[in-house]
Amino acid sequence: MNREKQREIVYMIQPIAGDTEDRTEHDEAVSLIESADAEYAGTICQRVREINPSTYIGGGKLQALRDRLEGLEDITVLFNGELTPSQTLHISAALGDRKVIDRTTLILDIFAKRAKSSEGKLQVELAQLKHIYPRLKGKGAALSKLGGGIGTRGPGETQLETDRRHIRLRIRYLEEKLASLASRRELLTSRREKDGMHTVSLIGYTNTGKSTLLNALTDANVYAADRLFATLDPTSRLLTLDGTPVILTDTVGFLHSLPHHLIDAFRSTLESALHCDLALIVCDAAGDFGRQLETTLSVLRDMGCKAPYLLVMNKSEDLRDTTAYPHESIFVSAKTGLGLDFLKEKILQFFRRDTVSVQLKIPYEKLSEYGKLKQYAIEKTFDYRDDALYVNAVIENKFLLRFSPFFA
Ligand SMILES: Nc1nc2c(ncn2[C@@H]2O[C@H](COP(=O)(O)OP(=O)(O)OP(=O)(O)O)[C@@H](O)[C@H]2O)c(=O)[nH]1
Ligand SMILES: [Mg+2]
Repeated sequence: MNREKQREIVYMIQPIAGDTEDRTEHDEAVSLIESADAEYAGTICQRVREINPSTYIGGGKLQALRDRLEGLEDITVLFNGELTPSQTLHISAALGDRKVIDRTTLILDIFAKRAKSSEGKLQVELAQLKHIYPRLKGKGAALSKLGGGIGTRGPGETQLETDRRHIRLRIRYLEEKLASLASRRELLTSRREKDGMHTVSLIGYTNTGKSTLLNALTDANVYAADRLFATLDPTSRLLTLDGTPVILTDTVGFLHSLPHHLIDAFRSTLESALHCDLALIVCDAAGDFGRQLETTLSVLRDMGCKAPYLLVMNKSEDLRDTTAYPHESIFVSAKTGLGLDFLKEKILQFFRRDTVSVQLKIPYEKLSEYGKLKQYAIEKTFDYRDDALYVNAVIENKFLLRFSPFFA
């Protein structure tokens, strides 16, 4: 029998803080619900002038929602914002003991589904445990009432039933384990730096097409999909631009008002991606690129990333008018290939800005000595003459001195 697993149905409470309603925040939450493989059922909006410390929104509205959901079993209520543990429980009680989740729980659920690498899984588990820990205070019963679905899945699943002491120990274990993985990665990064490898990272809002760009530029075969947080674990591929090797890294995307402790959970992997020579900040030219750019730049600022960047406006295959965009924008389409050659040229120009062209003369008996230096040069032409091998090469200024024995 091939019975399809029933999808979780989610109804949303959208608090509205200011005078104007922010549709984007709401629509993004709908995409988040769909990205968690759940079904969106509807929304109740509530203007919040004063936060009710116990239930965040007023009791009248909760009663209205309770009435609206009357008779509908198994509907999860998403509060599109952050709730304290006791607010979650009070709202749940006011709705007749319905399952209530907040935005962080929903995002963590998507992360749990997406994490593929062992480090990614550990990071998600740590974030889940840290989120769940304060919610466990004497509320074992309330948690077990949650049943299955969003907020109970993922690497941390088996931990949810264990006691607080157990969780504390697990949190400490995960923190130590992740710290050791991070230090190993630092070692790799510094080795790469010594090797003089150029690094470029695709950074930007979720669903802007970073993974599709990585695929288009390098023939990689990474997962790209029309959903939020399709990528969680960073992936690197080699891109060769006119003989210059560049390591291109794709990583997790950002989201407006992503809770800080979620960014913290991925800080170390993000940092290694942000620790690049050049960032490509990818925006969706057909979407709200201003908001995407602002969010991305603010995360980069918070993380102390000072890497120079190129601004890439992806999905611009149907763009007619470019006047509304920042003047330095590079318009591309990962889907049709539009502008990709120009983008490559821009990346190359960036790395070539500190280079010189030289002619090298390598006596044949010194070929193996030269062999150790080759990786720092981009060799253009070879001329095997009687006295020596002559090479025309492009070399970065910082490596130039190493080649002095071979200057022709
Ligand atoms: N029209 C159009 N769609 C694109 C283009 N590039 C990517 N897409 C689509 O946009 C969606 C998201 O693409 P991804 O590459 O997964 O986006 P991402 O930035 O890696 O997203 P996250 O991993 O979630 O942060 C997919 O459905 C792609 O097919 C493009 O140039 N034009
Ligand atoms: Mg991606």
